[in-house]
Amino acid sequence: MTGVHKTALATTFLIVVLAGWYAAPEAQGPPQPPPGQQRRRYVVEFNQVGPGAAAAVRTAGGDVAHEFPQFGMVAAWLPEPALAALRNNPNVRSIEEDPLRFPFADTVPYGISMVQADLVDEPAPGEPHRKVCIIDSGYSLGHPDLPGTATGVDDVFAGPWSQDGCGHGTHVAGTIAAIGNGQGVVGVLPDNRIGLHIVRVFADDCGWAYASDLAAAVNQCRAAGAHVVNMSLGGPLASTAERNAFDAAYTAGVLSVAAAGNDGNTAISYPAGYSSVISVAAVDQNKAVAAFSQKNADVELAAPGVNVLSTVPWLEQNSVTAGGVTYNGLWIEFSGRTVAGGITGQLVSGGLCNSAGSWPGQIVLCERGILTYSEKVANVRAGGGKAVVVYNNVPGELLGTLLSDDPTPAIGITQADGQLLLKTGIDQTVTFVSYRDETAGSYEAWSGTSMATPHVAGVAALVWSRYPTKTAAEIRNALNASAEDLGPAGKDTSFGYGLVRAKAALDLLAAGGPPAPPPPSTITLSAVRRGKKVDLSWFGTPSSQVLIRRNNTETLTTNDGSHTDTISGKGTFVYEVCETNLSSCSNRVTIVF
Ligand SMILES: [Ca+2]
Ligand SMILES: [Ca+2]
Repeated sequence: MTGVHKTALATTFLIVVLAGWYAAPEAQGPPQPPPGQQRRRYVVEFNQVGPGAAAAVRTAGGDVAHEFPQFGMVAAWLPEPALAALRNNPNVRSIEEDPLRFPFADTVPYGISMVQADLVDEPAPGEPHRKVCIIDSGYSLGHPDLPGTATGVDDVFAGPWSQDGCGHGTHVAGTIAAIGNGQGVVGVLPDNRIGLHIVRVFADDCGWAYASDLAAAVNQCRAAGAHVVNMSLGGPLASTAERNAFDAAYTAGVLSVAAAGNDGNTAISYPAGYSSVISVAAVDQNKAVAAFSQKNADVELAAPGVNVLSTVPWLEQNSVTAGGVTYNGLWIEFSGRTVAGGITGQLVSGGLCNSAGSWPGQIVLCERGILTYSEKVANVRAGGGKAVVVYNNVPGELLGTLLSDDPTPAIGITQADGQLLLKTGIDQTVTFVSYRDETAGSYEAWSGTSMATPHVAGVAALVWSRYPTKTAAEIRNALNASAEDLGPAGKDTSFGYGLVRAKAALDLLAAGGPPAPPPPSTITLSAVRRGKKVDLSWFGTPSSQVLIRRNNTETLTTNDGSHTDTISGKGTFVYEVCETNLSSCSNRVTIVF
């Protein structure tokens, strides 16, 4: 196995939020009626056509907005007494609330604002952009919200670049380049002029690729004239061939960006770990580092990576709607599907669904536990139920799978949603949807350092497109120097230099750019075991203090060139001596007790 490693996709799938491109942006909420029009508006239908209808509404105390005498209908704002009076009027056939309609618009995902992409213009039409290469699982060419001008390279093993079975590469691409077209979302570069080159390395299962696949891929990016390379991927072992390829690309002027990894520990991932590649950590909507984001001295920049809304190749909706409230859930794998609009039926509680009840044509709510999902679904089917909603018995999403195919549609929802449905939805007629269209591109919110990485790659391309004469290293320095410092002051292992910011980087470049970075110190460490102690000595930095790191612990000490560490117990201890801002560290010395 030496020299071979699986490159696991750095993905954490957490939650699926947006089921259609018409969803209103949650942060802003739906537009409100103008002031003075806060009363509810209704459409009143009378038994007879003619002008008497509007007069009757006014008499009742209504404020008429539109008259449709040919239909016997009136649209009007109705205070409560007017509504009650008209409900008792024998000439009124029906009263329906007048539902709101909104202009279709792009949802701006929170991450796009957080990295200041919405504060910065792309170069004017006719001025070239930097080109971004995405090494991933392919690209949903034809998605209505992604550039149709992308180019790419097929992979004989993984598949065509213009298809994406697992959606990972398409999600990444949307964060970089989703179009400002009045629908769906926008990416960091929404003008539909950014050049994308897609190199496919993952098959439809989003499984793994070899490090040498990435070495070949970055060379394909270079051949296509790419300036920025996005790699939302990584693995724990370094590779000489891979390092050489990325170092050579950086020397040739290509800026590579990779995910720090989703294991939540301090291990370094590769290719993020090479000095020629920017390593990206994930933060959430509140700029807190994500629990899954790997934390180490190699982390260079942070970007939004929790619940990132972006493009996916398919449309998937799993929900139950009761009393006007929609509870989104997850498909229970190998269960049946509904038609696009879903099915309706009376919601009943089946308890644990540990035996078949009498549920003819009903939609059965089952609590998770004791039986397998397969047994619960089979019990509902045997009882005549037409769909199953399983709610979790612990907090969090319910991600279930059946042991074999069952034609009965089944979805899983959270414990909180299940308990709410038990209280408020039982015996109501509800709408149940478990629908998937493989070819209708839509939008989902995903989490992972995979989702943070394209924010940095996109900002790099945006800033660089405005300053195309800068080198890759100058752009990298500008991004680092203009990042919003988060967490402990200065560079740290959770956020690196901090949150990437497009406008701050451009402002810095407009002001002449960041000062040249100080030459890296070259600290040389030696360490010798002496009984239960380790004598450390080092040289090579003029700083007043240094940070001594032993595995995951850090000790701040005066830079007097020596330190004695006392060890209790056995183990393997890796030492290094770093600048206090972690800008550089010594060689590592391993002592085994
Ligand atoms: Ca859009
Ligand atoms: Ca910091």
